[in-house]
Amino acid sequence: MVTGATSGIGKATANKLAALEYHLIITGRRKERLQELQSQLEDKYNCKVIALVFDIRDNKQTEKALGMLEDKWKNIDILVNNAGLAAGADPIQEGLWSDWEQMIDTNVKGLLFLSKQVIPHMIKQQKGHIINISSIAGKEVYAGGNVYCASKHAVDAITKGMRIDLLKHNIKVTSISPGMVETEFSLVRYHGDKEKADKVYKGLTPLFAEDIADTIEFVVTRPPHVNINDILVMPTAQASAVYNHREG
Ligand code: NDP
Ligand code: 8X3
Repeated sequence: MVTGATSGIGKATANKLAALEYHLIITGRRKERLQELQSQLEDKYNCKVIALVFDIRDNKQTEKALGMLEDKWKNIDILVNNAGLAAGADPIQEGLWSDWEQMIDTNVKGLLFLSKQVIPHMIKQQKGHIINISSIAGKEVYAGGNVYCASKHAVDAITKGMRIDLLKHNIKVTSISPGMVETEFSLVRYHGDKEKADKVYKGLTPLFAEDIADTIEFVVTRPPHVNINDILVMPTAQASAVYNHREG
């Protein structure tokens, strides 16, 4: 299962896993995009794909969508908790409550509630792999990052907690923390302001969604006795959340 597969990292990951012949459950709010991806993947690869349309902030929608799955589909082998966003980059004194709620409800509460639905089936199977997409913003805090950074620090803590609690059930838990990846992320963060979004990647080569999908491929293809706990992946032109090298 890959959450947030209508765009960016989630979409690239769905493509990568389909190429590895995993059957897939892809999720997101944008139905048309999900259905298009579903048919593309089924046409191109030897896999069956189920598209679940729901808002991960709404526990009832999440529960209903997962409840509709046939029993065999409920036994999810790999859960990629990817759906997430940054909303705004304002200093804390100017931040919008609606942005903060959206980030906390999606990145933290959404991830938790969805995982809570999937984990009991992994425990029943005594195997599974949860991959949480965190961020450099889960390791460092930068100006204007405040609540987004807090939400990704929470993802880091939840990942560590999951790993400890699920240890006796043979469930792998991995955190992948990317630096700048050129996706719809900045367009969403700046509420659709393309000029501001494009500026984020100006003068440097960022990561692309496929780079993170490649990392996920590496992580899921390790032998059963190996778990990758934590990977931080940065563009070569980015040394930390704040140090970038830009040309021109
Ligand atoms: P995109 O905006 O391209 O993709 C975000 C995905 O999340 C979309 O598929 C979107 O689907 C889904 N999503 C967002 N809100 C909801 C919601 N309420 N319910 C269901 N799905 C939702 O960004 P990225 O691919 O870059 O982001 C993916 C993850 O990677 C996020 O967790 C982000 O924080 C993280 N990340 C991104 C980095 C970057 O620089 N791009 C760096 C580090 C981490 P839809 O809108 O259809 O619902
Ligand atoms: C996205 C990375 O540093 O742009 O998670 O917030 S950053």
